[in-house]
Amino acid sequence: MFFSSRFRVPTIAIALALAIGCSSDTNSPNAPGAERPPEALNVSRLSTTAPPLEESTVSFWAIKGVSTEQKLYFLDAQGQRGEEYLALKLENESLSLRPDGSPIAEGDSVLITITVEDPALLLFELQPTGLKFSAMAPAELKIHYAQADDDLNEDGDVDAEDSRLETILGIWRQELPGQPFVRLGSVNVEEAQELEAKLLGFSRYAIAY
Ligand SMILES: [Ca+2]
Ligand SMILES: [Ca+2]
Repeated sequence: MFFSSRFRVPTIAIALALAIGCSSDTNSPNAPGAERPPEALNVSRLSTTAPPLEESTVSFWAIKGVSTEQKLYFLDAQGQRGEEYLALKLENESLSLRPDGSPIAEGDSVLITITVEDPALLLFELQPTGLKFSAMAPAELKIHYAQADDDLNEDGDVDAEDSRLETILGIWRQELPGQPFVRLGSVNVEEAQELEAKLLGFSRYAIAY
């Protein structure tokens, strides 16, 4: 059986993990660093009752030496700016290397674009692809999934299995189209239904399991 072999973990490994109080098994398919081909990644979908997006794309000039934060929002019932959907925050010194590998000098600016490619999916394209951030001052990405479909496994009902899947939702990064997605170390603030991760570069990020 595919699943039994995939998920079989030696008893000794479990015992060790428990002994050292380790809650994240690095061999887990949802541990930070795990890779998944795009077709095998379960990208969260917005609920069919989610409000429309205010904008599906936003562009801004980021300047090295100046911190900045840009957001995407839903509309509220009156058609005005409503709930926050995504926030990208850059520290003063986050900008590090251009896509061609050249360093970004103090005062230099870079045009950054955040795009929702498919309004049904929690999948975001952040351009320019290949832009790199400083490991000392990574960019921060926050995505709210309160408007995601609660039927995470798409089996037609919302039950305990979906609640379990919510606990393993994370932010996954795809550096280039067609490449596998890689799970980032992310923090899930379940009460606020938001996920946060530090970014070292662009381009595509999804909420998924
Ligand atoms: Ca379900
Ligand atoms: Ca079910």
